Amino acid sequence: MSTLPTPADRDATPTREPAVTGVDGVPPRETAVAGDGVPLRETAVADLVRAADRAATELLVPPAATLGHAAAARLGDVVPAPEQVHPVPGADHRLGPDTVIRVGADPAARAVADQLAALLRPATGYPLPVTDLADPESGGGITLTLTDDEALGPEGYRLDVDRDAVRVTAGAPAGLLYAVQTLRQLLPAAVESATPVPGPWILPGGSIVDRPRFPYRGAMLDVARHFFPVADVLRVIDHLVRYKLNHLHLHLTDDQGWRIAVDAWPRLTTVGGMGEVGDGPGGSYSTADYQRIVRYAADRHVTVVPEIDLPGHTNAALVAYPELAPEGVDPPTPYTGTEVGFSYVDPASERTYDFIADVLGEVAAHTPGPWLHIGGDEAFKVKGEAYTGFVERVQRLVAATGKTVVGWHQIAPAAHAEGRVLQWWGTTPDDPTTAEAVRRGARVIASPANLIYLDMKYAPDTPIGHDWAGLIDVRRAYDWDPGSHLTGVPAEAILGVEAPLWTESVTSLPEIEFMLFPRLPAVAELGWSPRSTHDWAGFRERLAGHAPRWTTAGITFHAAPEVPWPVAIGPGTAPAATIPTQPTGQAPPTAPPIPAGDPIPAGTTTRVEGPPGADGAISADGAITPDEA
Ligand code: TNX
Repeated sequence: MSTLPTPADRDATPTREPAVTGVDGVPPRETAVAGDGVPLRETAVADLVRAADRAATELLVPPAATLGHAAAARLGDVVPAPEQVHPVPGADHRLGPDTVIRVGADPAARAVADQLAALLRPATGYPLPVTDLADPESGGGITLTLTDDEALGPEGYRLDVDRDAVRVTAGAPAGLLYAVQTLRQLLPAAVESATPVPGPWILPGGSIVDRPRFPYRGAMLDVARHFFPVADVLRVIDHLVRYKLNHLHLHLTDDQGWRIAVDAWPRLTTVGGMGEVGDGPGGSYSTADYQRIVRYAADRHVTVVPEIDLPGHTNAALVAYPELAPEGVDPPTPYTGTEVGFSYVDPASERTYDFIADVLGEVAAHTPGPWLHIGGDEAFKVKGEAYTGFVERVQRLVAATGKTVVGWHQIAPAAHAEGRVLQWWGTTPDDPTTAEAVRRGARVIASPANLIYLDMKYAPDTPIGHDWAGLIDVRRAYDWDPGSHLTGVPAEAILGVEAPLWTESVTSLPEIEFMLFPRLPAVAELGWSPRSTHDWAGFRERLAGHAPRWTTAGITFHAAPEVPWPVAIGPGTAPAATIPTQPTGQAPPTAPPIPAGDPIPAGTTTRVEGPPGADGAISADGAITPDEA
């Protein structure tokens, strides 16, 4: 029996941090780090290495390729699917205690090499020193090289695996990082372990040439309806990186709370940051918190897109500064419900634009990425010319900060602004107003609510989430084409795809993960993989293999019934599992365990062991019931 972690536990307990990378960057070179974050002395490392290698060598008889969990993965077993995969039988590469990681002098490339070492050290127990490419002492191993080859683009990479070496090349450091994510998936799931486990650590031989279909691949986290501490946001960034997503949109302000400090308007957070949906305390990010998030993201080639939702969704700001409310409306009071569309800043008042200029100026100053998102949705009380005039003025304020404006597609009728991007969240692809804005020069981020809104329930009995845009199971999230979805909008106008997670009913990190996994990898494949690779049957098989990875990394997920999850997996890895949270509902009766390797039959429930605090019961429809505290 175990209990769910409380938010305070999460902040205090290192085991809830990302198991693999650790939250605050990578450990120093030449220093192995144990699962509890304590650096190991060199002698301890050497002992571990010897023990791990002895165990691996024993396991290598019979040959690894026939050894079940020890066999190399297939080279194409990657999510999102790579552009080109060329397996070479017999060219598998085995990592060992002597493996070195070699990289050139570019600091960003070196940072990726350090990240690779930090990913592999905990589970392998190998020292994996990061050394200079030119170092004649260290042949073989894993090399990371930046090339002038422009064909790979800013995010593409080439990976060549043979018996003697693993070679990664890319035109830019982001490509090296994506190659590292591919490498990670090609190793056994046990590589996600935070403590040393026996290998062997074998990479399948051959080559992969890979680059993304769309430049913008993202997810949104609503930190306004419920507030989430910095550590949770960093962990979400880790999840994005795993699947080669490169944008995190933070919905920072809404009726229930204002979550980002603005020096010129301090009551936005001291007053407007208190509270959230329900009776929780809320919270907000200080400038230092926000900088920590954007830096952590940038170190992983993720761009943060901050959203200040205007002119509606502004009740929290109005509670802090009632003078921004239009005259004649009721005095604003704190709001902890889930209705939308009732609040607005006064579009006719100059003070409103002074306020917005200050806010956007400060947020822009702390944001390294090129985007500022101004919301624009559901401003039901600001209509017609008052609305378009407001948006046009705010678009100019964004331009004055040097950033490019993004808004929900409701801003489409406003005049075009250089580079502007509409985030389309409609449910019917025929949207002439958006198509017209595209003809005037807008680009589009595709976020169709009925296909990839991560706050929608998977199934009628999903314990949290909405259903106003329908139920979204994994297949539905996967089986559509962002390039051709919108009528009258050509593929060239699609900047990419983003899956928003609204959090009216999402209250904790495990619940965030439950809604993200496994739909986030589906969205990632839509954003990254060429259309020619799109194939539900193949995707569900590849996805199924990720359950042991998530379990080992302590990631909560929904065991969607349309995916053939392994129920029991090989020795040395944790069982496929599950969500540690279910805010409501009765525990269904548990059935006897399912034989190893079989999918969960419809209508049954089986025991699962999850990450700490996550043991429970899971049924074929994916409903998961935690053990009682
Ligand atoms: C619509 S989508 C909203 C949000 C809600 C969401 C719930 C959009 C731009 N606005 O305010 O949280 O639905 O699914």
